[in-house]
Amino acid sequence: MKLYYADTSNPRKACALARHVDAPVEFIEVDIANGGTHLPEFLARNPNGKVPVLEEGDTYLWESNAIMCRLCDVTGSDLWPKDDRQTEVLRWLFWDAVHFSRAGGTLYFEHIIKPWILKIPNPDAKAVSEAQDQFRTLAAVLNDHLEGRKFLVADRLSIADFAVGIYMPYAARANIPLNEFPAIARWHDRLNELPAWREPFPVAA
Ligand SMILES: N[C@@H](CCC(=O)N[C@@H](CS)C(=O)NCC(=O)O)C(=O)O
Repeated sequence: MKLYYADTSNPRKACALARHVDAPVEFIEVDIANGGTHLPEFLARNPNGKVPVLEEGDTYLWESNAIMCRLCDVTGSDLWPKDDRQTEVLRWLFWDAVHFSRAGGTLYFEHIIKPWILKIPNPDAKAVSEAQDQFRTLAAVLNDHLEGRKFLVADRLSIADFAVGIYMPYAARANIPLNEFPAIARWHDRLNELPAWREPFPVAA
């Protein structure tokens, strides 16, 4: 299996999960800053022109959440549970994809991707302010849920934690007001105890 990735947020989920469950993947870095995801050979793997992509023989799976599920299935990990927890995990994956990560993703884009890839030094102040408001509204829901809990679902680590937590490692650089939400901050400290979460990407030899 080959996992195509870049040192960015969505691939980070797949890479962290792959390392955490010790999946037998070969990590292949794609140069997204120089158009690597828009080359014909990459578009043949993912017509959306985005990483991550998981290649198994002549099958290509894209979408980071689906890749996390597949890597759990391949390795027999119950971080993608098959019991009653599964619906709960799905609830958080959908909530994250449609709501929470859009707020975090905008702040990540404005502060990190724009200067790095688009070479635009200054963030759009209106977009930042709106995304921070949106983040605060959604983070209040998450913070309440995490009060008194160790992890999002059934107090056990699952792919929901890897998905919903994905912008937290970038909080300081992306001006994400994480420090206003103590239960989220404690939960993220707990994720940071996992070596694979702290260091998801292969280290260059
Ligand atoms: N919903 C997708 C989003 C993937 C995505 O946006 N990937 C970004 C990096 S974080 C990318 O490849 N961007 C390159 C481009 O758009 O050219 C997922 O979760 O896998």
